Amino acid sequence: MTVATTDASNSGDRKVAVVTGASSGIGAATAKVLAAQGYHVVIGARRVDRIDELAAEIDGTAIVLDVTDEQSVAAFVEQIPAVDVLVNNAGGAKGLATVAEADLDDWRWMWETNVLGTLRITKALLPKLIDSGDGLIVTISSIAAIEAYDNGAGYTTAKHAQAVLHRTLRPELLGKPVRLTEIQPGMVETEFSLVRFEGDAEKADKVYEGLTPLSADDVAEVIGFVASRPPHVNLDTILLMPRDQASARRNIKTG
Ligand code: 8X3
Repeated sequence: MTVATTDASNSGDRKVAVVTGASSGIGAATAKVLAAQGYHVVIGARRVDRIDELAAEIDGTAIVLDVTDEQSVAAFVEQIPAVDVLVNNAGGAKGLATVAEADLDDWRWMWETNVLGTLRITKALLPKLIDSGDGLIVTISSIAAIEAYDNGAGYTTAKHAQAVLHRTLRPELLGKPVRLTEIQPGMVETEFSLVRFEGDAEKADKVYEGLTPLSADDVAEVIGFVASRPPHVNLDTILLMPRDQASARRNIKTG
């Protein structure tokens, strides 16, 4: 189903950027930055009402997208005739539990959204990215893609897997006109923790209390910088954390 304010096939002479999971947080902020750089941004997300509003604001196109659903991805891609930039942002965490107490449904959700979701949309758009003659794939992994932490294995394993999928494309696409950038954010105040704690705002707020986290805009600005490099420059991996954080396990609160 299309809920487009403008049509994806009607981008004029603007380059096209697709951002997944763009209804809030890093995805929404990235859509705004890329639109300000002159891209026609196709924003995909499950929450139709939110993306419709954002599309109108940035003169982009909103198309409903569930990256865990093969048919939804196929219908989404069908409506996009050409694409220059893909930002794989859809994903997230559910729960914080030891391996001993792992919730299989939470793990399934995390692997479906972060790993298979990235695979589905990347695979489907890859021919169009190559055809663009100057494609760019930005995958938002996480500091959890390079570090494991207690109670986080469902998420850290999914982020490691998503990142390895992304990194494998780099040599596989050598010789093709597609750049690949992995963005590894640390603590960013978005709905991330709210989703992880199933809507428990008090718990979510505690994560960022007593330190200054990154904002979604901080991360989006970096993605804007990546997208505005000339075609021969490939920024491979960018790890960004607030000054108050030293690693996934250490910040000014943990000491
Ligand atoms: C989010 C960062 O440290 O909560 O990707 O895993 S962390």
